[in-house]
Amino acid sequence: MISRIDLRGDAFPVNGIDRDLLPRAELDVEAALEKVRPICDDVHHRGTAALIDYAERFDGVKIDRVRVPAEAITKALEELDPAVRAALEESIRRARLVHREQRRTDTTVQVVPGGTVTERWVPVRRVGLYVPGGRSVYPSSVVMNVVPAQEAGVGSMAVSSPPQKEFGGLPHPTILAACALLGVDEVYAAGGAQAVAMFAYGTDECRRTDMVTGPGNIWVAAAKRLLKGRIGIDAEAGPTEIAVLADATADPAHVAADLISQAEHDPLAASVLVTDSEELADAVEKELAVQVAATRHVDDRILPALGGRQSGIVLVDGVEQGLEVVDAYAAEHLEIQTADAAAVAARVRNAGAIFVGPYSPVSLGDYAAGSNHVLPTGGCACHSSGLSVQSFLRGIHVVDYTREALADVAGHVVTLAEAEDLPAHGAAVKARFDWTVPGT
Ligand code: HSO
Ligand code: ZN
Repeated sequence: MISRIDLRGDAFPVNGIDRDLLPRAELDVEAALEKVRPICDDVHHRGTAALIDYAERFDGVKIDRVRVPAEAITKALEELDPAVRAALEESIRRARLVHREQRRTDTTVQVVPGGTVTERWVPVRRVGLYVPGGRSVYPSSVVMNVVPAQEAGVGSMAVSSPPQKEFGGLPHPTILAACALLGVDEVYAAGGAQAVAMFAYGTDECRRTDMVTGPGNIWVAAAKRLLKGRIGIDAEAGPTEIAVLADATADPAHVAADLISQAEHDPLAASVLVTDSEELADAVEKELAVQVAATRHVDDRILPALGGRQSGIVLVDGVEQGLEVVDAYAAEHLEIQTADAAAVAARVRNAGAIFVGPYSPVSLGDYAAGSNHVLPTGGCACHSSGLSVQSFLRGIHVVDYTREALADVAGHVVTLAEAEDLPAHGAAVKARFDWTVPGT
């Protein structure tokens, strides 16, 4: 069901691990660009009319407006299962606790007497939050997008999620209810590339936004790549991934359950076990067979995901090498299930989020740890972080120098301007001192 890569002994590359040796899905976003370009152009030019056409073509439902009426949002909350409501409320409460601490305070540095640079943290004014609604519907993703934006102080926020045929062309009611719980009243029924275009260009119903965030399929990723610059993006999310670094102390039933939990997202999802214990690898394989037989989404997602080239069991000589492998892989989610897990986790450099020890499964982080589940995929964790308050803030340098403070450094500015053959730069300083540069 799952392949093995044996990197033990001589097979372990002396010069360190090359990412290409490790399992990973290939996602051709470039090829998708040509398909999404006409869709985005169409939304640009025809606005709501184009979105209504795409709802019919891609979501199979006729709608006459894209903006979700306020009554539909209120009704969804009234009809929400009380247990789901309680779980969402707890998820929101925990996420707020963590994200509130990410807020930044402005700092002012006095560089010289009379010369200061302040870093002022300013939230993005208006953001669009995309919540997928194709194969699965994730109200938890509403929480993970909205909470950091709100804690950052974003003033205006719109959510978009695909129209569902089953619900008369509205987004899934649990998505609407989650919006209501979070106090978001601007919601649109648009999915895929067309939703990203709606946020980037604006329509008669939806004012354009400065930024779009949130996970999505390949069409969403392609539209983000295409429109980036016109609109800010968080990341181009790819298929979800888990890597588990485990030794002989790990419980194979836990490891198998966690690998399956990621595989149930998508046939392209990746589940990777890195271990120095062949016994554990064997036991996990046995557990996989037992547990897969007892769950849903087996043939359409779990089996293709576990059997795909993006998943595998990587055998290493020890935890040291295991750390090299997981750093090279840079997983979206990394579990450490070894003896002294906290110490091992502290040595990891590349991961979207790290889950330490036997009682911190990824599913906890997906819903209710307080951490964010919008995380870098496809190896991007070696240079990027997950969604946070910081994603919605810009640090603006505010430069404030007096005449004396400028005079103090004017000679150096003129010298560097000359060195770069930009005399007008120097002149902009000289003009302030009757063209006699102080200090020269
Ligand atoms: N594991 C997904 C998030 C999610 N899981 C939503 C369940 N619902 C990507 O981090
Ligand atoms: Zn998940």
